[in-house]
Amino acid sequence: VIMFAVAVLALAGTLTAVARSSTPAAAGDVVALAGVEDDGADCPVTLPGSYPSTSRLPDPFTKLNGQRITSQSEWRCRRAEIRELAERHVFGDKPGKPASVTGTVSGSSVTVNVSHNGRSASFSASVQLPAGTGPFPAVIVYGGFGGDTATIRAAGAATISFDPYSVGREGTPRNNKQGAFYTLYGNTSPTGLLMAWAWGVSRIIDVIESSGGNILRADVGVTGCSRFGKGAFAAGVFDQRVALTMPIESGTAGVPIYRGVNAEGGQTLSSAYGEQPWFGDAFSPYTGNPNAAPLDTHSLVAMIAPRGLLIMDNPHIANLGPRSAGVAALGGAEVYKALGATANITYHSNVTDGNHCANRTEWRTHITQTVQKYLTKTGNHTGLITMHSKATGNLSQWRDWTTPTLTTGPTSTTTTTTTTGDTTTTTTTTT
Ligand code: MCU
Repeated sequence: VIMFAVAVLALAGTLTAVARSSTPAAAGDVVALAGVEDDGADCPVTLPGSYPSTSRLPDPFTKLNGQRITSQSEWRCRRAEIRELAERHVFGDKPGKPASVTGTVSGSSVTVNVSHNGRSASFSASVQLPAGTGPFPAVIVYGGFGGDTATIRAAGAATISFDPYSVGREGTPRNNKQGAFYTLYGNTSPTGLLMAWAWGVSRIIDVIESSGGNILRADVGVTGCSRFGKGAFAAGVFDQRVALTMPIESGTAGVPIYRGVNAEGGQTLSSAYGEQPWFGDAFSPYTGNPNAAPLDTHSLVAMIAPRGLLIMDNPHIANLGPRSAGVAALGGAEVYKALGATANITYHSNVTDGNHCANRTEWRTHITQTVQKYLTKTGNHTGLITMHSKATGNLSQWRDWTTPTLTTGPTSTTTTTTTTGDTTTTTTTTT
């Protein structure tokens, strides 16, 4: 069941309730972006009090009520369940757009001013324009390293150098987190740095969207390497306006499945949890017991579907958990497949240079083509999963579910109207 339009009418006095309306992609138009940060915000999600422990990857197609989805249109609200699990148990909450987001976009910088509940903060990021005439799409590049920014610009997109630490600093204890996010939401917020950074990316997109589109347009990608690969991955997972997500060598707390990294010899979950407050505080019970986690990262990959995803990985460093990253990609790719969007996911670890965050020639064509497919919209790319023989993930060892053939398109529509006080809510439901 998918609710695709919610209209709230105030009969008297002021509008007392507002729900986001969203329009599903037309049948077959699976590349279309939701156009909003979270198109499942109206989906009803009730989390159970406990979850079964399992050494396999939880089935992304089975809803919290135990039923499997059967249509593509049901994915939107199933995705909302996964999002809630991910916020509650892994990353911490990502608050919606603050009451006020203002800022400017120029050819050299984006400034962001946010305020909410009487607290204000600002941050900015520098812009590097490509050759040619704008407005340009843009790739938000986390941090000062990783990501082949020259290739991105040569492909026709601007790059925005985002300093994640301005939004969520490293090196702070969990009970005294710092940066613009924590200025607004409190230094004891249980939300981890990866989500705080993702929130920062969303606010940059807000400013680009409202800037009038003369210099940059809101066709946005994200990238970063290593800890910033973890960050770029989370940014794409939690904002459906991100058209292209390009995590590089993200390691634990990024793409690799939680159930696999410890055993593979990657950075352990407890090491990553303790190194920096990247994970949310709520992940603590799972670091030594990932089988108890109600979701795994294949479902985060799936949350990006059907949008463009280019996962770049390094098979030569065991600490990065490359086999577990490959399994996450394969598992998430099953959701891309069920949505008819297999061409939009790429996992590539077939590289020779073993240096962490090296600038690799093997990835250049994929970066160019994905930027041109999803951002400049001038080219094409066909996704592929290609893993180095040193670190080949095997999905069949990790799943006990099959991939359904989902029906396309809605079959029936019902409209219900309820009145509470002075507010009438009309809900159109499509099954
Ligand atoms: C792979 O990302 C991290 C890793 O999780 C950390 O343990 C290590 O200290 O730093 C890596 C990184 O960000 O390298 C640049």
